[in-house]
Parts: sequence; structure tokens; C-alpha cells
Amino acid sequence: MEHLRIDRQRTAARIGRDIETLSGPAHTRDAVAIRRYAYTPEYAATDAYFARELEAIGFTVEHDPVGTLVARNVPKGMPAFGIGSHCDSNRNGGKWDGTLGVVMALELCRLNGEHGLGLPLQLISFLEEEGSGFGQMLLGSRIMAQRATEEQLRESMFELDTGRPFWETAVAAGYEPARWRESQRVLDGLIGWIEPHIEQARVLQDTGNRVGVVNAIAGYVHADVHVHGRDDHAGATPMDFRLDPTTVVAECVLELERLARAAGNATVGTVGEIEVHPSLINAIARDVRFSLDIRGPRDEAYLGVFRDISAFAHERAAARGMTVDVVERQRNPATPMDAAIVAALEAAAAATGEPVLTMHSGAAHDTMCVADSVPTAMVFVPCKDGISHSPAEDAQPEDAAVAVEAILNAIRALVA
Ligand code: HGY
Ligand code: MN
Ligand code: MN
Repeated sequence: MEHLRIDRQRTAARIGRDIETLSGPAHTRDAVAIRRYAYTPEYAATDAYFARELEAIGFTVEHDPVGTLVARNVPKGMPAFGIGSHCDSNRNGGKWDGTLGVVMALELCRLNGEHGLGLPLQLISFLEEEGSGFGQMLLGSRIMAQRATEEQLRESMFELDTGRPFWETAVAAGYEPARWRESQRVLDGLIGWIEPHIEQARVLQDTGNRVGVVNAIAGYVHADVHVHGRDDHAGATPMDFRLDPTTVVAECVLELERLARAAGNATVGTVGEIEVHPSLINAIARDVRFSLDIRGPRDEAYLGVFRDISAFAHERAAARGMTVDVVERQRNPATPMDAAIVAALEAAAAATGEPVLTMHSGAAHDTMCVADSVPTAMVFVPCKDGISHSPAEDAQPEDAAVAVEAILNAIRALVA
């Protein structure tokens, strides 16, 4: 099949315009970072932007029972090729993470019409990929892949801003979480899925490549460690009489670093959240909660780190006369991409004439959940110095345009 060369300048300009629009004040709850998440006006404004743009080019737009956007140019259940990502953001987010993927998918839908390709397409913009609303990453795609239970959805997920249960918040926003199981039907009939995304690391930049073809996504485990001590006077309590939970946290943070390094295999461990109660300068803490985010391309390696740091926390707390609870939030296994889709992307990306690299993703993506039932792969766009989950995140629409051309041609080959 002849490679279709698109007008990359026009595509880059449209992508740049979409990204700038979606970085405006109506689309973020923060003046510096991009901050938008499920069931907020800013998220609704962004979702509505995509719905309008897609309806304007003849797509029907719906939402699954919890609010994931689904747009089609063919009737439900008919074979289609899936494209998309997420447009919610990290609470300290940048313009590009997730949103660029949905914008690129929208641009693919535009080009499909303009070039009269007639490709059957289904665009998905997943709810709550970042977990910024409820602390639950990949929530929309886990619901679609049925990687959550009704009990979890009803009982153990709470809005970070208000403490309100997820279920109640979804209902108040006009959705029907009771029908959450029907969300899996969205994936029916999909012959493949490609998620465009910024790399969120600096391999493409440092190796001079313009397109990344992702062949595997690292797995992860998320958990909270609650250390229980005793609140006491900071001045009057002698050092020997203290049950200070912050000492256990300090030892665990350094031990996690040691364990992750020792595990090798690109294993990483992060303590991103530390919550001290009562958090007063002149009071010894009573309780401290800290988060664990442990990942890697080999499940046994990072899960081994999770096992060892949990044991370490218990051992160090006991040695200091305190107790610990380790509560797992969720886990998603390391996920290989589909070889045929990876090969089609490699061929199409090579045909763009730009340098291409096949690589794995250290970041998690909704594609991990789609992969259960649909052949999947991802395409990375370089991002400046690998910075992400930061307002300093930056990427080039011109690079995204090359990736769009590659994906369009790969889908043409896969659907033919
Ligand atoms: O954290 C992640 O891997 C994703 O960016 N939410
Ligand atoms: Mn993302
Ligand atoms: Mn992210």
C-alpha cells in the first residue's frame, strides 16, 4: 500500500491550536499547572470541546456509564479501529500528557474524512487516567476492562477534594455507575487500538528520534502505608519516650530507594505523598500516611520490592514500638503490545522518513487495560527533556504531526 503523505504543517497547526485552547483558563483549575479531573466544570469543558469537534466531522458521540467519551463514525458493534487517550490531567499537569493523544486521535479523524479514506474509527477519551479526582489511576479504563469490583467502586474510592464516594459523585454528575459493567461493550468490535502519547522520558530526545513505537508498558503497584505513633509535646517529650512515626517514614523512603536500585531491571520506586497528622511544628506526629508507587517492566522485580518494603516498614515500626498498616490501592501488570500492530507502526513510521525508535513505556497508560481484549500498541512523541507531570512539560506539534501520519498509515494497512 502506497504511503499517504499528509500536510504535516496543517496538521501541526491544528494540533497546536487544540492544545492551546485546552490549556486556557476554562480548562484548568490551577493558574500554573493544568489541573482537570472527573466531574469538574473544567473537565466537562474539555470533554465538550472534543464532542463538538467530533460531531462537526460526522462522528456520533456518547459517554459510557461513568463518563468516558466514545465517538464513532460507524454504528455500534461494527468493526472499527480504536484511537485515543485521556484528557484529564495530573494535579500538577502539563498541556500535553494525555490531551495530546486525544487531540492526535481527533486529527486522525479529521484526516480520515479529508482524504476520503473511509476508515472505521472509534475515538475513546478515558475518564480519570491520572487519578487526580479519586486517587485511583486508570479508573475509567479499569472500569471498562472490568479491573475493578462493584464493591470498590461503591465503598473504597473517595473524591480527594470532598471525601464523597466515587459512586455518589458519578451519580451527582449525571452518570449511571450502576451500569458500569456495560462499559466493557465499548471495546466490542475493535480490531485494534493505538494510543498516541508524549514519551514522558527523554530517550527519544537524547537519541535524536522523532517517533517512538511502544512494544511494552511497565506494570505498577500503588499502596498507602499508615504508620501509627503517639502525638506528644515536641519540647517536653524526651527522645527516649517518643513514638514518632516520621522516623519510620524516613527509614522507609531510603530503603525503598535501595531496594529499587538493587532490583535492577528498570525497577523504580517513589514516595510521592506524605501526609502527617496533626502536622504541627510543636507536636510529635500521631500518624503518617505515605504512598508507594513501584513499577517496572518485570512484575516479579517490582512486586518483590513491594513485598520487601512492606516487611521493612513493619519491622522498623515494631522495633520502635509502633504499628503499620500497608493498604494496596491497585496494581496493573506489565503489558506487552501486539506484535502485528507494533510491526505496522514501525513500517509506517519508517515510511515517514523520520528516525524511529521501538521502546518500552515506564509510564502507565489506559492501553494496559484495553490490551486485555483488543490488540494494542502506542506511539510516543518526544517531550522536552522528558519532563512530565509538571507545568514545564513541553512537546512539538510538528513531531506529533509525523506521528499522526505514521498512525494513519498503520491503520490503513491494518484495516485493509
Ligand atoms: O503515572 C502514570 O504513569 C500516568 O501518567 N498516569
Ligand atoms: Mn498520560
Ligand atoms: Mn500522566
